[in-house]
Amino acid sequence: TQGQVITCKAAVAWEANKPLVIEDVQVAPPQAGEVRIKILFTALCHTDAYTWSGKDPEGLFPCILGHEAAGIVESVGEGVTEVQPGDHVIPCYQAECRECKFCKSGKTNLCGKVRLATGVGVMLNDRKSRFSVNGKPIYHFMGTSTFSQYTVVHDVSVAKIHPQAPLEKVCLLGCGVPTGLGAVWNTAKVEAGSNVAIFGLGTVGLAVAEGAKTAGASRIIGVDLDNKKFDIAKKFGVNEFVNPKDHDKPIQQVIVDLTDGGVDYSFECIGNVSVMRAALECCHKGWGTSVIVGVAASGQEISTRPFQLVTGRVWKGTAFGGFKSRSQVPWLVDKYMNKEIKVDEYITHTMTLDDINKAFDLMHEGGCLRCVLAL
Ligand code: NAD
Ligand code: AHE
Ligand code: ZN
Repeated sequence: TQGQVITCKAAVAWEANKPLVIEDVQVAPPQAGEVRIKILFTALCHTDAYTWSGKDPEGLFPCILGHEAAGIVESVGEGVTEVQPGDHVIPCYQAECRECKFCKSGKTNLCGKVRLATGVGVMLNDRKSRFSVNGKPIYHFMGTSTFSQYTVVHDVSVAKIHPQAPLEKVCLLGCGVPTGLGAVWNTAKVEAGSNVAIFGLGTVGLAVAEGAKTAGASRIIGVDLDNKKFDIAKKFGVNEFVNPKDHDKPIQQVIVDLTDGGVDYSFECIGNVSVMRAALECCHKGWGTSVIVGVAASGQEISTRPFQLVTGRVWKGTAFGGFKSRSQVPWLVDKYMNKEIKVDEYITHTMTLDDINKAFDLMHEGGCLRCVLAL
């Protein structure tokens, strides 16, 4: 198949909010600096649903969504040296070129090399898509487009992982789990003995809990509107649960009262701007730090009284938990294989690509953490 167009199945989002359609898609060969990957397993993340909803300012249609996956390199374009056909890989929506101003700064995991192209659904080389259906181009998504049996990505967006790692599990290390762990370890740098509040106990919030537990946090307070989340959250380290529906006071006040003035760290893992405000305001005066992890819709803005920051609270955000993707995803895979971090526990459902719309329904009903699709 090397150098040839591959026709395979992919779930195409033709329009915002319209059911995805399994199509025969043509996938062009990788050009210079590109890698074609046979995707074997992909999970669904809330961000896929967000872009599909039409609320993402970068959402373009028709497109192939998906960004939490694992597969095997099928072929590589000219000049690609770090991976070869047969390598087991995880596509990374946050690239790592190691050469740009961002990569060299030592201050961020964001990479500038391909971000402008991936933000408009094309490849950097020729500013075109490698996907088409009957000659009609289909946009890429997040530089990954994993809801397809084959995808083409930039070489700076491919993490080569341990060949024995179970791809049906480690696909989760492409987004949600690292995001939560890294929000705690890299962005907040939670210290032992800290009090932590987590808003939203989906996969990302639960991974925050796991990260906080391994960092030695004392109180790990989970906040969710769904009481069912508490039982599962205990397994990830949440040791107190608050449902805002059980209180008349604003949730930030409830947490301040519970914690003698507020928590040391809070994490918003929902994407709701009023919860982001509550998460900041439940932090302790003088030092409490709140990390925004959730992605909010186009047009949404955060607000608080500046006095909250003047008096020492800190507002931060994180993308992919601050992990340098190509360098650290393989390390996370090894940690999973050494049983140092959980992955299997987040997988509540498995299906095939044909059932992708059902998998999204499940996510919207709140009935699942991660659903892994076999392609
Ligand atoms: P999810 O839908 O599985 O989890 C969200 C949880 O929030 C659910 O348990 C839900 O019951 C709860 N919730 C909803 N509204 C609430 C409210 N008002 N108060 C309390 N709880 C509430 O989502 P997920 O896949 O875990 O992703 C969480 C968020 O993180 C999404 O916005 C996603 O787009 C974002 N995300 C960001 C990054 C990043 O790099 N920054 C990476 C992955 C995901
Ligand atoms: N296009 C969106 C941006 C969404 C966003 O912030 N994405 C996160 C990853 S979410 C993964 O589930 C991220 O990494 N952002 C940094 C980046 O470079 O995109 C919007 O709202 O504009
Ligand atoms: Zn994601």
